[in-house]
Amino acid sequence: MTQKSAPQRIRDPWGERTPYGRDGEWPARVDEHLEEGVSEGDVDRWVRTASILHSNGDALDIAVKDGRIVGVRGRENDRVNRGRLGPKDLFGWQANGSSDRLKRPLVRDGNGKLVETSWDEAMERIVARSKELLERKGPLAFGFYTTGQLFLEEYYTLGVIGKAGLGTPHMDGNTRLCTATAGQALKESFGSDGQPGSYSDVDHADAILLVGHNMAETQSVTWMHVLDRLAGEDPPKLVVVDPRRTPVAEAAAVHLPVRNGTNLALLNALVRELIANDWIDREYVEAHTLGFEELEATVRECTPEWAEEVCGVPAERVREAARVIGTEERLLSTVLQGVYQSHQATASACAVNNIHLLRGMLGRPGCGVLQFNGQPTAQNTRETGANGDLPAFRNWDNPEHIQQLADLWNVDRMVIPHWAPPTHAMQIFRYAEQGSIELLWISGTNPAVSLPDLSRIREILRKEDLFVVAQDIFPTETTELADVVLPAATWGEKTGTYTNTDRTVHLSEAAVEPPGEARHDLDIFLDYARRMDLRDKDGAPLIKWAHPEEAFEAWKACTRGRLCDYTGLTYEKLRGESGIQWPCNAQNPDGTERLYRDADFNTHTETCETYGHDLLTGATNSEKEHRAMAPEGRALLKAASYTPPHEEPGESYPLRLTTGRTIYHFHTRTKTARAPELNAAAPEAWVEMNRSDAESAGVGEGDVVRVESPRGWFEAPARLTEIKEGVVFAPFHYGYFDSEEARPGRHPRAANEATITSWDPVSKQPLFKVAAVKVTKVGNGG
Ligand SMILES: Nc1nc2c(c(=O)[nH]1)N[C@H]1C(S)=C(S)[C@@H](COP(=O)(O)OP(=O)(O)OC[C@H]3O[C@@H](n4cnc5c(=O)[nH]c(N)nc54)[C@H](O)[C@@H]3O)O[C@H]1N2
Ligand SMILES: Nc1nc2c(c(=O)[nH]1)N[C@H]1C(S)=C(S)[C@@H](COP(=O)(O)OP(=O)(O)OC[C@H]3O[C@@H](n4cnc5c(=O)[nH]c(N)nc54)[C@H](O)[C@@H]3O)O[C@H]1N2
Ligand SMILES: [Mo]
Repeated sequence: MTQKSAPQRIRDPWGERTPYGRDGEWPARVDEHLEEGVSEGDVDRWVRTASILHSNGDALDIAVKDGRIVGVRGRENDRVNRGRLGPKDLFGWQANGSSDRLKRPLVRDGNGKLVETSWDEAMERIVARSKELLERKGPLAFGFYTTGQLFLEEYYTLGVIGKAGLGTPHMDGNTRLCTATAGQALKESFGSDGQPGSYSDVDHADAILLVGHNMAETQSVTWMHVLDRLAGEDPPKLVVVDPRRTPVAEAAAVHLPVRNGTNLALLNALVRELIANDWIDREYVEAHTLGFEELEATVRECTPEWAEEVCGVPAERVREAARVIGTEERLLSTVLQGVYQSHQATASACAVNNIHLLRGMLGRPGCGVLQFNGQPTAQNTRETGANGDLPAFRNWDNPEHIQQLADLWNVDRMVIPHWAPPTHAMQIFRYAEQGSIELLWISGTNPAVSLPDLSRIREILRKEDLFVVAQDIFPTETTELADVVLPAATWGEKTGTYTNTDRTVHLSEAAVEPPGEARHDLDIFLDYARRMDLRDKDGAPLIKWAHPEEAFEAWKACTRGRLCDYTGLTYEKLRGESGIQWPCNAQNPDGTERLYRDADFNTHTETCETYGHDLLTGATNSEKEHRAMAPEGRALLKAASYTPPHEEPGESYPLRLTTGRTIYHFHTRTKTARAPELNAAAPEAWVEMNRSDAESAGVGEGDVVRVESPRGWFEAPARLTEIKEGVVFAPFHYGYFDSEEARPGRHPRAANEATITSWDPVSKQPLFKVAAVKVTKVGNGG
């Protein structure tokens, strides 16, 4: 089936059903959208890539005509999407050709105004500042804040520059805001980052548990996969945990509308029910896990009635959910921001891992856990160590791992920062605030909209003594506050690889030239390394590659023998088969569908990525403690008790704010606001409220409301929905750049004006999903 009527996919985002039954093969359906007036026959060539607007990894080809991108088509033979595309994939590429792309570097002139300049001048300003800082303060004056949207080769290069060149521990990605908890939960339970499951588990599952994951809007192609199972024989039962009645919740057999911030209470109650009803695989637990007794003791008192009290979900509904999760033959679970950005994030994500360990449901068809990613290349930020991890899932606390990197890069071990954990993003901003970091290099992220507590972030970025470099493709709220702006080339204009949520690696090739003088992110980092004259210990240039493919080969060497082994992959191979799952090496030349088939987890003290943490406090375990515990390949059932969120509603701020996404926009909308169909589908911010809360506040549908927390406020029209009583939801997509009227102080509409500076004690992921607010009406609906 081919679907070419793309415009209608705004109203009908998931398109036509292609039903299939359990254990069947998901039928192909090729989605395509070409610019008006262009037909397939007009296309000069099709260039291989994958989606860049979410982590699903949908494979697609870019249509090129006269050196321009004129459309996209899903790739039929790819395991991830079998040809399907979501609305952002179909329309988002138009942003590439937008006339307001950054085309020349910008620097501040004598009056503090951003003016165009040459690459030489811009880079020399950065290098002069860098050299002066190295001399005066050393590497701790440098901070790098990158993204989950560049390519693997770029992150690896940046990582080596930071760790082996400058020697700063202050490097993180916006992945800290995104999937730090996913990585952390995998490390805590299984010893290492790396997704156990596979999208093909959707083909086999009898039950699917979605916790804090609005898959229909955020991974729309995997949702099509689920919808096709729901429409076929032997459909799976869905259990959905979300305070809102999302499209996913509407399709659920059991919807659990929890109060935001209470996930762990609910999950502990579910685990209690599994144990109390003996719906667990005792043999598996005995042979392959540690920690059962403590887990059992922790959840013993967590009855469904207790959970009802805490979460606001009827006890009967909790029992019903536990029965589905506990008795269906094959369970697939997915977890996303409703957990990772909420209270007790890592503990809750681990609780979902626990359910699978208790039921012995890992490494078999239909029995996966997907600690979902969000951004298209977030997995690579984590793998390459551009995010506050060490490359290839190495342990910063293991001197042997540091030595391996020192040998690989030919540098002294002491250059590589490892005296403390790598600095997380929230701490990097704190150091910039306090003045110890004086150069902050931001690439591929827009913190002036996406970080919590925005008035504070603006203040930090504006500081006189902080030199801010912003590397982006458009002018943004962040580039406005930078000292140097570097215009980057993007997806479709550069070549590299990236890895999706289920470990599928795709190659994305350059289709067209970048606009103006915009340069590949890789070339910008390489240029910096060259100008800084970074060297190895024999005096040779530290970075020994000049092109993406060479960088990929260097990365492969770094992964040899690690869980994320890429050594069996080449660009050539990725040009053949579409989509290959790591580990891919001599033993698994075609890649690996599922991890832990033999229940041999990566928890050996010598190889594991972390010695673990206390999930309640975040206290770290030492090597000694880990050795004494001797997991030796067994997974860890990690337990924690529920505690109430730090900011609970009270008299002045009686409601709970949570935030999130719509299907039509990507983050701060730099791309999707420039795609006419997507922008028209959701042009303005809104605030979702329960009807009864709205009634008490005298708010009607469409009335403009102010949402205010102790930190700040924003305004938008109200939408009255079936969201849980006492909970308010706002999308975080809407900044100020495209609207003169919407400016901080005049008409703030960014949800992050009100969110809190606070993070999970283990993953350090900020809490975007829990804050106390009040809502007042400020204008009548139009
Ligand atoms: N259309 C679109 N797709 C995207 C993106 C995008 O911007 N737009 N971004 C991509 C990225 S980077 C990411 S990280 C993913 C995010 O994907 P998701 O996590 O699916 O998206 P969110 O809307 O942030 O949050 C999911 C749900 O969590 C619920 N929630 C809020 N608080 C709580 C809570 O305390 N407990 C529970 N159980 N649920 C809660 C919200 O109501 C929301 O429906 O999406 C990716 N895909
Ligand atoms: N309240 C609230 N806040 C949130 C969230 C939430 O749910 N609620 N979610 C959080 C999450 S999960 C995420 S992932 C973040 C996302 O937050 P951001 O990363 O700030 O969001 P984006 O708009 O994706 O910003 C990416 C920037 O990179 C630029 N860019 C795109 N492609 C390229 C490229 O190839 N090279 C370069 N150099 N630049 C490029 C874009 O123009 C854009 O300015 O927001 C977080 N903030
Ligand atoms: Mo994200």
